[in-house]
Amino acid sequence: MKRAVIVLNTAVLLIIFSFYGCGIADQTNSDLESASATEPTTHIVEMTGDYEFAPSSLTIKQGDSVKWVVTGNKPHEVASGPVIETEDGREGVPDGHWKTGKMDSGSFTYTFHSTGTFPYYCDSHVDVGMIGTITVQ
Ligand SMILES: [Cu+2]
Repeated sequence: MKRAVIVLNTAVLLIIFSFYGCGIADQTNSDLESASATEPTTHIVEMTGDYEFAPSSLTIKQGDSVKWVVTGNKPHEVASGPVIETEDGREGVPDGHWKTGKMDSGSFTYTFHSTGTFPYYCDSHVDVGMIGTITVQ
């Protein structure tokens, strides 16, 4: 009789644990699903051999990142700020959000934590129109 009770208790415990396990698994799955819906993404902007940012204008969500990648055989920079017309031509005015050195290859990534419109330019090629805009919503 005593042995039968122990066996029964063990069986009950096993059942409880198996349900508990299922509960944990379900919760983990739903957490992953809700996380992926709002997960920040990284957008690619190519810096081409034709002195262009491609795409030159891009709309992203707050918390997303932009990764500028040198795809051509020309070196480029990426600096945030507006571009103004002067007597000597176009000129970028750095606003301090980000500014790279000259990149022969590779990439630069910046994460946008606040909303707004962020103009940027390549310092070496701003005169030939290497200008872009990131809009963060
Ligand atoms: Cu450039």
